[in-house]
Amino acid sequence: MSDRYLPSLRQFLTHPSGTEGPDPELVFLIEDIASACRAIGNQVRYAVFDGLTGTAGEVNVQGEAQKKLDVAADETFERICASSRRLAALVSEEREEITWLKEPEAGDFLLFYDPLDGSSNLDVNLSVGSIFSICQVDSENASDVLKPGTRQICAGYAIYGPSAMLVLTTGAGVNGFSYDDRTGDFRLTHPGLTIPAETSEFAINASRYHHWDEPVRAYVDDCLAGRRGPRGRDFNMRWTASMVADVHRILMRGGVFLYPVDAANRDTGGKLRLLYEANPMALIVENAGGAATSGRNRILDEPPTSHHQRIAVMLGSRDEVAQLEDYHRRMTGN
Ligand code: AHM
Ligand code: MG
Repeated sequence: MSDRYLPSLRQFLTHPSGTEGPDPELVFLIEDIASACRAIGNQVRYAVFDGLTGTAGEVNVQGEAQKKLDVAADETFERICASSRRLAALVSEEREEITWLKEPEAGDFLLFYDPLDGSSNLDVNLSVGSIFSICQVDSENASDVLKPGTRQICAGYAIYGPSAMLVLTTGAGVNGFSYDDRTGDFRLTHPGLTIPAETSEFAINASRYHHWDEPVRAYVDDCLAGRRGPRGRDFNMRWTASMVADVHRILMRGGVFLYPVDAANRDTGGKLRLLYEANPMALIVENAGGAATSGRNRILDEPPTSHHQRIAVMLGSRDEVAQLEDYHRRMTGN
């Protein structure tokens, strides 16, 4: 066995590289989230033995059939994180309403999460994950959870794949921790993740081609035209239908991910949710040197108007995201 020193999540969080010590309450909350993710990873792995496969028979606020594991993962987040002394509220994809845990006080935490993202992949045993983000309450009794992404103090995701990983940013840089079930720890195996500025790989659900707006269609057409087309090089394409898996691949080797607003989802504002999918992934990607846009605006600057709001998402390698913004500028005039 390798004796490579790989700090645990606790060791990493309590020994920051900066001079200022970490807020212990924030460390406890991040550790609780990591515990929830570890438990959810086990629920996913043992679902077939524990009667946790299939649908729960309910339709969630998004109008989607909830899986038993969606419900179990949501309950696991609450069960493990709710006792955190300074956690004021939970905002979950699986709950119509905000769950208030205490009277909000200035500096208290707000936890936004998608407990099990990509759950359509559960039946086919592909990677799924959990996405989360933490913001802070502004002032006494402030019950406003509609914070722009720039206000996030921490964002991350767990991926339940061939190995379980937690990828985290608390402001400076992005770090990846792999779960070691021999010790029960997440350990720092992927420090300082960065996304290359250039890429020749894109990810989009191409079955929606006929719904796309002109800028997205032109961008994909030009990528597909390869070295003889306007982009002058061949592109590769990947789509897992699991945002966590697609973003994880981009953190590992670059690429761009697109889930645009199109003719079929315009009424709802797109597919992906701003507060607990787009914002956390945008912060992770930016802190790894990438970029995240709605096509017109930086996602992190987008002012939320409701807690289940949806938004167009294009993120990943910086130069390619700039290309996408350019296609939008040229073809829509704004
Ligand atoms: P979910 O939160 O209900 O799982 O939906 C989000 C998922 C993303 O993980 C993924 O990128 C997208 O939906 C896949 O959509 P599609 O089914 O159009 O491929
Ligand atoms: Mg989701």
